[in-house]
Amino acid sequence: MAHATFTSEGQNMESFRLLSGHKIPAVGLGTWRSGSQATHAVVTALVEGGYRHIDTAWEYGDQREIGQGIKRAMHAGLERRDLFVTSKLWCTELSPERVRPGLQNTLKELQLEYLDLYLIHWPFRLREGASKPPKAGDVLDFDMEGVWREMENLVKDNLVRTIGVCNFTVTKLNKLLGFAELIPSVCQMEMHPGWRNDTMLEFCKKNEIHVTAYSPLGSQEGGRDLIHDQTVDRIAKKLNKTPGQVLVKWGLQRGTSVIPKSLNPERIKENIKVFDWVIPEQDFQALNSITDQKRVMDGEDIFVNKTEGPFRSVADLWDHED
Ligand code: NDP
Ligand code: 1BO
Repeated sequence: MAHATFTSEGQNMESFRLLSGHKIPAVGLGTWRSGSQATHAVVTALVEGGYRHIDTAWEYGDQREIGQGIKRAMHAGLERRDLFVTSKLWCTELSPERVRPGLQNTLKELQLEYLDLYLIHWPFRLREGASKPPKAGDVLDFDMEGVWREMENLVKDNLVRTIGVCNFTVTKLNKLLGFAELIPSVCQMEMHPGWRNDTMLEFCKKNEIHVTAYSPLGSQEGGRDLIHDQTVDRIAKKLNKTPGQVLVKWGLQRGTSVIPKSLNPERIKENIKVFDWVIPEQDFQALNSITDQKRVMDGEDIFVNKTEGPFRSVADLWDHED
């Protein structure tokens, strides 16, 4: 359920209430592949765009730049308590003894005392220095229960407000729910009209796990060009909105928070102007009917070794659920 929480530049900013009791702003800034331009993007988003949610990860290599952006936004008058900062535990840190040091390194890079949301980035453990694609021995056993206990301890120690996962399947979430003392409040998954992933969305809703939709515009180089999709373009023209806005709004109307990435100041500001209009039902259903459903982020190049395993195919990674 979305709630209007505060106003920025005359527009309502909605948020979703999480199982943890905290609220996640409905639109956040994605920062993957933002590199040295991340600082400027974060300042534009927070100070000019009215964003309050920034999504990053250790693996993106941009946490220092993001920390600088947050600092500048706070000098401009924003308070830490008004911001929602998400980061993710990378696959090389996916063993119980590496969870806390992983978080501490992230906090240090971001120059923050706590995170609002910490996510397991992928449910596969990698050896330090693993190749792409992985060689034999690069993908290691993942002690999900041990790692989750340590994630829970980060909440108990007030280093993290809310914990969650990314790139899970129903099978893996069921396993986690079997031993979790703190239920994951958020599951971050690829979702856009070219990969609706209704199965995961329904499973999460049934279990009151909030979904954040990543790659909402179809992602970047090598992704799916939804911006120029005929249906998206037709609806955008009809509603007098941009294709980017239609794609973000589609995610919100499905009950997910959405984290579009942009380095372009105009597009950053455009992507969050989505709170005072709706996609009519007929157009929403047309977006729900786009064919050729396919993941962009299938994980193949990072985790699949076709001859040595343990994951010999993309279907193995996703527990043969697609
Ligand atoms: P997005 O779907 O957000 O698309 C980003 C691309 O769209 C960029 O090339 C951007 O270019 C362009 N763009 C942005 N706004 C517009 C617009 N209004 N009109 C036209 N083009 C636009 O891709 P991402 O894959 O980056 O996903 C978003 C975020 O989700 C990531 O940055 C990351 O934070 C998170 N993520 C999480 C993953 C996980 O495993 N948990 C996996 C992948 C992503 P430009 O910058 O030039 O505007
Ligand atoms: C490998 C990282 C993908 C973006 O989250």
